[in-house]
Amino acid sequence: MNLQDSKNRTKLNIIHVDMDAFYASVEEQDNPRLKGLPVIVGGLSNHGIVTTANYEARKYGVHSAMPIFMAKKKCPKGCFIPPRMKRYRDVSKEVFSILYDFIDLIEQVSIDEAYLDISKIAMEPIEIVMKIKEKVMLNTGLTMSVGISYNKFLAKLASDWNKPNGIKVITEDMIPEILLPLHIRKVHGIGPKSAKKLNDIGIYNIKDLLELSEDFLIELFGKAGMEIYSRIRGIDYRKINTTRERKSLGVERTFQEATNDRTTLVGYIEKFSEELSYDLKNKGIQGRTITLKIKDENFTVQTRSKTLNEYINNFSQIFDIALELLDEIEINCKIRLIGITSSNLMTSELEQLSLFD
Ligand code: TTP
Ligand code: MG
Repeated sequence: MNLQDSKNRTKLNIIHVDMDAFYASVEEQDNPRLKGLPVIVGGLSNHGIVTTANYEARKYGVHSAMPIFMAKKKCPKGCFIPPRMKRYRDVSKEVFSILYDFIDLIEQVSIDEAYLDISKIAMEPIEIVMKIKEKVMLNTGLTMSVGISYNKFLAKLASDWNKPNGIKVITEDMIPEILLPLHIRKVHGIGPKSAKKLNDIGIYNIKDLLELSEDFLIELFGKAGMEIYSRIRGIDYRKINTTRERKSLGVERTFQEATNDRTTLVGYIEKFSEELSYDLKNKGIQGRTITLKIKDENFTVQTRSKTLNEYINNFSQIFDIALELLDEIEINCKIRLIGITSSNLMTSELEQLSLFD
Protein backbone atom coordinates (compact mmCIF):
# COMPACT_ATOMS: atom_id res chain seq x y z
CA MET A 1 0.00 0.00 0.00
CA ASN A 2 1.54 3.29 -1.00
CA LEU A 3 0.05 5.75 1.43
CA GLN A 4 1.90 8.75 0.05
CA ASP A 5 0.14 8.24 -3.28
CA SER A 6 -3.29 7.91 -1.72
CA LYS A 7 -5.77 10.75 -1.62
CA ASN A 8 -4.61 12.28 1.63
CA ARG A 9 -2.69 15.52 1.35
CA THR A 10 -1.28 15.58 4.84
CA LYS A 11 1.76 13.43 5.53
CA LEU A 12 1.23 10.47 7.80
CA ASN A 13 4.26 11.04 9.96
CA ILE A 14 3.04 10.44 13.49
CA ILE A 15 2.89 6.97 14.96
CA HIS A 16 1.47 6.02 18.34
CA VAL A 17 2.45 2.65 19.80
CA ASP A 18 0.89 1.00 22.84
CA MET A 19 1.78 -2.47 24.10
CA ASP A 20 -1.17 -4.85 24.48
CA ALA A 21 -2.18 -5.73 28.07
CA PHE A 22 1.43 -4.95 28.89
CA TYR A 23 2.11 -6.36 32.39
CA ALA A 24 -0.16 -9.37 31.82
CA SER A 25 1.50 -10.14 28.47
CA VAL A 26 4.95 -10.03 30.09
CA GLU A 27 3.71 -12.53 32.70
CA GLU A 28 2.36 -14.80 29.94
CA GLN A 29 5.64 -14.56 28.09
CA ASP A 30 7.68 -15.45 31.20
CA ASN A 31 5.39 -18.31 32.11
CA PRO A 32 4.02 -20.09 29.04
CA ARG A 33 1.61 -22.10 31.22
CA LEU A 34 -0.48 -18.94 31.46
CA LYS A 35 -1.02 -18.81 27.67
CA GLY A 36 -4.72 -18.75 26.80
CA LEU A 37 -5.81 -18.33 30.42
CA PRO A 38 -7.33 -15.21 31.96
CA VAL A 39 -4.40 -13.41 33.60
CA ILE A 40 -4.95 -10.62 36.09
CA VAL A 41 -2.03 -8.62 37.44
CA GLY A 42 -2.73 -6.76 40.65
CA GLY A 43 -2.30 -6.37 44.40
CA LEU A 44 -2.09 -9.69 46.22
CA SER A 45 -4.65 -8.89 48.90
CA ASN A 46 -8.36 -8.73 48.28
CA HIS A 47 -8.17 -5.04 49.13
CA GLY A 48 -5.86 -4.44 46.20
CA ILE A 49 -6.89 -3.36 42.74
CA VAL A 50 -6.36 -4.78 39.27
CA THR A 51 -3.37 -3.20 37.53
CA THR A 52 -4.14 -4.83 34.23
CA ALA A 53 -5.90 -7.87 32.83
CA ASN A 54 -5.15 -9.73 29.62
CA TYR A 55 -7.73 -9.84 26.84
CA GLU A 56 -8.96 -13.29 27.96
CA ALA A 57 -9.78 -11.89 31.43
CA ARG A 58 -11.36 -8.78 29.91
CA LYS A 59 -14.00 -11.09 28.37
CA TYR A 60 -15.23 -11.65 31.92
CA GLY A 61 -15.54 -7.91 32.49
CA VAL A 62 -12.31 -7.55 34.46
CA HIS A 63 -10.47 -4.26 33.89
CA SER A 64 -7.76 -1.97 35.34
CA ALA A 65 -8.58 -0.25 38.66
CA MET A 66 -11.28 -2.81 39.57
CA PRO A 67 -10.99 -4.13 43.14
CA ILE A 68 -9.41 -7.60 43.21
CA PHE A 69 -12.33 -9.08 45.16
CA MET A 70 -14.67 -8.01 42.37
CA ALA A 71 -12.35 -9.41 39.70
CA LYS A 72 -12.33 -12.72 41.62
CA LYS A 73 -16.12 -12.75 41.58
CA LYS A 74 -16.29 -12.02 37.87
CA CYS A 75 -13.50 -14.43 36.96
CA PRO A 76 -13.01 -17.06 39.69
CA LYS A 77 -10.71 -19.18 37.48
CA GLY A 78 -8.46 -16.23 36.70
CA CYS A 79 -4.71 -16.43 37.38
CA PHE A 80 -4.02 -13.60 39.83
CA ILE A 81 -0.40 -12.43 39.80
CA PRO A 82 1.30 -9.76 41.94
CA PRO A 83 3.08 -7.09 39.87
CA ARG A 84 6.82 -7.36 39.21
CA MET A 85 7.64 -3.78 38.35
CA LYS A 86 11.35 -4.27 37.80
CA ARG A 87 10.68 -6.92 35.18
CA TYR A 88 8.13 -4.71 33.36
CA ARG A 89 10.57 -1.80 33.39
CA ASP A 90 13.31 -4.03 31.92
CA VAL A 91 11.02 -5.28 29.16
CA SER A 92 9.91 -1.72 28.50
CA LYS A 93 13.56 -0.69 28.08
CA GLU A 94 14.03 -3.53 25.61
CA VAL A 95 11.01 -2.41 23.60
CA PHE A 96 12.15 1.22 23.58
CA SER A 97 15.65 0.27 22.52
CA ILE A 98 14.09 -1.45 19.49
CA LEU A 99 12.12 1.71 18.74
CA TYR A 100 15.34 3.74 18.94
CA ASP A 101 16.93 1.37 16.43
CA PHE A 102 14.47 2.73 13.88
CA ILE A 103 13.68 6.25 15.02
CA ASP A 104 15.33 8.99 17.07
CA LEU A 105 12.34 11.27 17.58
CA ILE A 106 10.42 9.45 20.30
CA GLU A 107 8.20 10.81 23.05
CA GLN A 108 7.75 8.20 25.74
CA VAL A 109 4.36 8.75 27.33
CA SER A 110 4.34 5.86 29.79
CA ILE A 111 6.00 2.51 30.43
CA ASP A 112 4.28 1.00 27.37
CA GLU A 113 3.30 3.91 25.17
CA ALA A 114 5.08 6.33 22.84
CA TYR A 115 4.68 8.74 19.97
CA LEU A 116 7.16 8.49 17.10
CA ASP A 117 7.85 11.20 14.55
CA ILE A 118 8.83 9.52 11.29
CA SER A 119 8.92 12.62 9.10
CA LYS A 120 12.68 12.25 8.53
CA ILE A 121 12.53 8.57 7.58
CA ALA A 122 12.52 7.59 3.95
CA MET A 123 10.26 4.58 4.32
CA GLU A 124 6.52 4.10 4.04
CA PRO A 125 4.89 4.42 7.49
CA ILE A 126 3.30 1.00 7.21
CA GLU A 127 6.66 -0.54 6.33
CA ILE A 128 8.34 0.96 9.41
CA VAL A 129 5.46 -0.20 11.58
CA MET A 130 5.64 -3.77 10.26
CA LYS A 131 9.39 -3.87 10.91
CA ILE A 132 9.00 -2.53 14.45
CA LYS A 133 6.20 -4.96 15.30
CA GLU A 134 8.19 -7.86 13.87
CA LYS A 135 11.34 -7.03 15.84
CA VAL A 136 9.44 -6.45 19.08
CA MET A 137 7.73 -9.82 18.63
CA LEU A 138 11.02 -11.55 17.80
CA ASN A 139 12.95 -10.10 20.75
CA THR A 140 10.26 -10.00 23.43
CA GLY A 141 7.37 -12.18 22.19
CA LEU A 142 4.99 -9.26 22.77
CA THR A 143 2.42 -7.58 20.56
CA MET A 144 1.66 -3.90 20.29
CA SER A 145 -1.05 -1.83 18.70
CA VAL A 146 -0.10 0.95 16.38
CA GLY A 147 -1.85 4.02 15.04
CA ILE A 148 -0.60 5.98 12.07
CA SER A 149 -1.83 9.44 11.25
CA TYR A 150 -0.80 13.06 10.75
CA ASN A 151 -1.11 14.27 14.34
CA LYS A 152 -0.88 12.95 17.88
CA PHE A 153 -4.58 12.95 18.66
CA LEU A 154 -5.49 10.91 15.60
CA ALA A 155 -2.50 8.56 15.94
CA LYS A 156 -3.52 7.70 19.50
CA LEU A 157 -7.12 7.25 18.50
CA ALA A 158 -5.91 4.92 15.73
CA SER A 159 -3.73 2.76 17.99
CA ASP A 160 -6.76 2.11 20.17
CA TRP A 161 -8.91 1.17 17.17
CA ASN A 162 -8.08 -2.50 16.63
CA LYS A 163 -6.51 -3.57 19.93
CA PRO A 164 -4.84 -6.04 20.47
CA ASN A 165 -2.12 -6.43 17.83
CA GLY A 166 -3.77 -3.85 15.61
CA ILE A 167 -2.65 -1.40 12.98
CA LYS A 168 -4.91 1.45 11.94
CA VAL A 169 -4.23 4.32 9.57
CA ILE A 170 -6.29 7.51 9.77
CA THR A 171 -5.89 9.69 6.69
CA GLU A 172 -7.15 13.22 6.28
CA ASP A 173 -9.98 12.25 3.98
CA MET A 174 -11.44 10.01 6.73
CA ILE A 175 -12.16 13.14 8.78
CA PRO A 176 -14.85 13.98 9.87
CA GLU A 177 -16.67 10.66 9.18
CA ILE A 178 -14.43 8.69 11.49
CA LEU A 179 -14.85 11.17 14.35
CA LEU A 180 -18.60 11.83 14.15
CA PRO A 181 -19.91 8.70 15.89
CA LEU A 182 -17.24 8.57 18.63
CA HIS A 183 -18.16 8.97 22.25
CA ILE A 184 -16.94 12.26 23.76
CA ARG A 185 -14.72 10.37 26.22
CA LYS A 186 -12.48 9.45 23.26
CA VAL A 187 -11.39 13.08 23.07
CA HIS A 188 -8.17 13.68 24.95
CA GLY A 189 -9.00 16.32 27.57
CA ILE A 190 -12.55 15.19 28.23
CA GLY A 191 -12.46 13.26 31.49
CA PRO A 192 -15.39 11.85 33.46
CA LYS A 193 -16.32 15.23 34.99
CA SER A 194 -16.31 17.09 31.69
CA ALA A 195 -18.23 14.23 30.08
CA LYS A 196 -20.91 14.54 32.77
CA LYS A 197 -21.20 18.30 32.18
CA LEU A 198 -21.70 17.63 28.48
CA ASN A 199 -24.11 14.73 29.02
CA ASP A 200 -26.19 17.06 31.19
CA ILE A 201 -26.79 19.28 28.18
CA GLY A 202 -27.51 16.35 25.87
CA ILE A 203 -24.08 15.95 24.27
CA TYR A 204 -22.93 12.33 23.96
CA ASN A 205 -20.81 11.93 20.85
CA ILE A 206 -18.52 14.04 18.72
CA LYS A 207 -21.33 14.73 16.25
CA ASP A 208 -23.23 16.50 19.05
CA LEU A 209 -20.06 18.26 20.20
CA LEU A 210 -19.38 19.68 16.74
CA GLU A 211 -22.60 21.72 17.04
CA LEU A 212 -21.10 23.77 19.89
CA SER A 213 -19.24 27.02 19.18
CA GLU A 214 -15.64 27.57 20.25
CA ASP A 215 -16.74 30.37 22.58
CA PHE A 216 -19.24 28.10 24.28
CA LEU A 217 -16.59 25.38 24.79
CA ILE A 218 -14.19 27.96 26.23
CA GLU A 219 -16.88 29.16 28.58
CA LEU A 220 -17.46 25.59 29.69
CA PHE A 221 -13.86 24.30 29.94
CA GLY A 222 -11.61 27.35 29.89
CA LYS A 223 -8.48 27.09 27.72
CA ALA A 224 -9.01 23.34 27.27
CA GLY A 225 -12.20 24.24 25.38
CA MET A 226 -10.08 25.63 22.53
CA GLU A 227 -8.17 22.37 22.26
CA ILE A 228 -11.31 20.29 22.32
CA TYR A 229 -12.78 22.49 19.54
CA SER A 230 -9.72 21.75 17.36
CA ARG A 231 -9.30 18.06 18.20
CA ILE A 232 -12.81 17.08 17.15
CA ARG A 233 -12.11 18.68 13.79
CA GLY A 234 -8.98 16.53 13.43
CA ILE A 235 -6.61 19.41 14.25
CA ASP A 236 -3.72 18.96 16.69
CA TYR A 237 -0.48 20.90 16.38
CA ARG A 238 1.30 19.38 19.40
CA LYS A 239 4.91 18.49 18.65
CA ILE A 240 6.66 15.28 19.63
CA ASN A 241 8.64 16.13 22.77
CA THR A 242 11.61 13.83 22.65
CA THR A 243 11.96 12.60 26.19
CA ARG A 244 15.24 10.76 26.00
CA GLU A 245 18.50 11.32 24.25
CA ARG A 246 20.18 8.36 22.67
CA LYS A 247 23.07 7.28 24.91
CA SER A 248 24.81 4.84 22.61
CA LEU A 249 24.65 3.24 19.21
CA GLY A 250 26.06 -0.16 18.48
CA VAL A 251 26.21 -3.22 16.28
CA GLU A 252 26.13 -6.61 17.93
CA ARG A 253 25.66 -10.08 16.54
CA THR A 254 25.82 -13.72 17.57
CA PHE A 255 27.68 -15.92 15.09
CA GLN A 256 26.17 -19.05 13.61
CA GLU A 257 29.32 -20.86 14.61
CA ALA A 258 31.62 -19.93 17.51
CA THR A 259 35.23 -19.29 16.49
CA ASN A 260 38.63 -18.28 17.90
CA ASP A 261 40.29 -17.79 14.55
CA ARG A 262 41.78 -14.31 14.72
CA THR A 263 41.40 -13.57 11.00
CA THR A 264 37.71 -14.43 11.16
CA LEU A 265 37.22 -12.27 14.26
CA VAL A 266 39.05 -9.35 12.67
CA GLY A 267 36.81 -9.80 9.62
CA TYR A 268 33.72 -9.45 11.80
CA ILE A 269 35.15 -6.43 13.58
CA GLU A 270 35.88 -4.79 10.25
CA LYS A 271 32.32 -5.42 9.04
CA PHE A 272 30.71 -4.20 12.28
CA SER A 273 32.91 -1.08 12.38
CA GLU A 274 31.77 -0.30 8.86
CA GLU A 275 28.11 -0.76 9.82
CA LEU A 276 28.48 1.32 12.96
CA SER A 277 30.18 4.13 11.07
CA TYR A 278 27.38 4.04 8.48
CA ASP A 279 24.67 4.19 11.19
CA LEU A 280 26.39 7.04 13.04
CA LYS A 281 26.83 9.08 9.85
CA ASN A 282 23.26 8.34 8.80
CA LYS A 283 21.95 9.69 12.06
CA GLY A 284 24.39 12.61 12.16
CA ILE A 285 26.01 11.48 15.40
CA GLN A 286 29.60 11.10 16.58
CA GLY A 287 30.93 9.39 19.69
CA ARG A 288 33.93 9.75 21.94
CA THR A 289 33.93 6.24 23.42
CA ILE A 290 34.23 2.93 21.59
CA THR A 291 33.39 -0.28 23.42
CA LEU A 292 34.14 -3.80 22.26
CA LYS A 293 32.13 -6.61 23.77
CA ILE A 294 32.75 -10.29 23.27
CA LYS A 295 30.87 -13.27 24.59
CA ASP A 296 32.49 -16.70 24.53
CA GLU A 297 30.89 -20.11 24.23
CA ASN A 298 30.64 -20.34 28.03
CA PHE A 299 28.59 -17.13 27.92
CA THR A 300 31.33 -15.18 29.69
CA VAL A 301 31.14 -11.57 28.60
CA GLN A 302 34.16 -9.27 28.46
CA THR A 303 34.12 -5.61 27.48
CA ARG A 304 36.88 -3.07 26.88
CA SER A 305 36.42 0.62 26.17
CA LYS A 306 38.49 3.52 24.95
CA THR A 307 37.53 7.16 25.33
CA LEU A 308 39.10 9.74 23.05
CA ASN A 309 39.45 13.49 23.33
CA GLU A 310 37.65 13.93 20.02
CA TYR A 311 34.33 12.77 18.59
CA ILE A 312 34.54 10.31 15.72
CA ASN A 313 32.27 8.40 13.36
CA ASN A 314 34.55 7.30 10.55
CA PHE A 315 35.18 3.68 9.76
CA SER A 316 38.98 3.54 9.92
CA GLN A 317 39.23 5.12 13.39
CA ILE A 318 36.48 2.90 14.80
CA PHE A 319 38.09 -0.17 13.27
CA ASP A 320 41.59 0.68 14.60
CA ILE A 321 40.29 1.26 18.12
CA ALA A 322 38.20 -1.92 18.09
CA LEU A 323 41.31 -3.91 17.05
CA GLU A 324 43.33 -2.31 19.87
CA LEU A 325 40.58 -3.34 22.29
CA LEU A 326 40.52 -6.87 20.89
CA ASP A 327 44.23 -7.20 21.71
CA GLU A 328 43.49 -6.26 25.33
CA ILE A 329 41.13 -9.20 25.74
CA GLU A 330 42.46 -12.60 26.64
CA ILE A 331 40.72 -15.14 24.45
CA ASN A 332 40.74 -18.63 25.93
CA CYS A 333 37.89 -20.25 24.09
CA LYS A 334 35.70 -19.79 21.07
CA ILE A 335 33.80 -16.54 20.64
CA ARG A 336 30.09 -16.56 19.84
CA LEU A 337 29.24 -12.85 19.87
CA ILE A 338 30.93 -9.56 19.11
CA GLY A 339 29.52 -6.08 19.66
CA ILE A 340 30.95 -2.66 18.92
CA THR A 341 29.32 0.38 20.47
CA SER A 342 29.85 4.10 20.27
CA SER A 343 28.85 6.18 23.30
CA ASN A 344 29.44 9.63 24.81
CA LEU A 345 27.57 10.89 21.80
CA MET A 346 27.16 14.27 20.24
CA THR A 347 24.91 15.12 17.31
CA SER A 348 26.39 16.97 14.37
CA GLU A 349 23.96 19.82 15.04
CA LEU A 350 25.54 20.30 18.47
CA GLU A 351 28.98 20.16 16.92
CA GLN A 352 28.01 23.00 14.60
CA LEU A 353 26.74 24.97 17.56
CA SER A 354 30.03 24.51 19.42
CA LEU A 355 31.90 25.66 16.33
CA PHE A 356 29.98 28.93 16.42
CA ASP A 357 30.72 29.29 20.13
P1 TTP B 1 -2.31 0.50 29.38
O1 TTP B 1 -1.59 0.65 28.08
O2 TTP B 1 -3.36 1.50 29.71
O3 TTP B 1 -3.00 -0.92 29.47
P2 TTP B 1 -2.50 -2.31 28.97
O4 TTP B 1 -1.22 -2.22 28.22
O5 TTP B 1 -2.48 -3.25 30.13
O6 TTP B 1 -3.67 -2.78 28.01
P3 TTP B 1 -4.04 -2.22 26.56
O7 TTP B 1 -3.07 -1.13 26.22
O8 TTP B 1 -3.92 -3.40 25.66
O9 TTP B 1 -5.44 -1.73 26.69
O10 TTP B 1 -1.28 0.51 30.57
C1 TTP B 1 0.01 -0.07 30.47
C2 TTP B 1 0.42 -0.72 31.77
O11 TTP B 1 0.36 0.25 32.80
C3 TTP B 1 -0.52 -1.82 32.18
O12 TTP B 1 -0.15 -3.08 31.68
C4 TTP B 1 -0.47 -1.76 33.68
C5 TTP B 1 -0.13 -0.33 34.01
N1 TTP B 1 -1.34 0.37 34.50
C6 TTP B 1 -1.40 0.69 35.85
O13 TTP B 1 -0.47 0.44 36.62
N2 TTP B 1 -2.53 1.31 36.30
C7 TTP B 1 -3.60 1.61 35.50
O14 TTP B 1 -4.61 2.16 35.95
C8 TTP B 1 -3.51 1.29 34.11
C9 TTP B 1 -4.63 1.61 33.19
C10 TTP B 1 -2.36 0.67 33.67
MG1 MG C 1 -0.98 -0.78 26.69
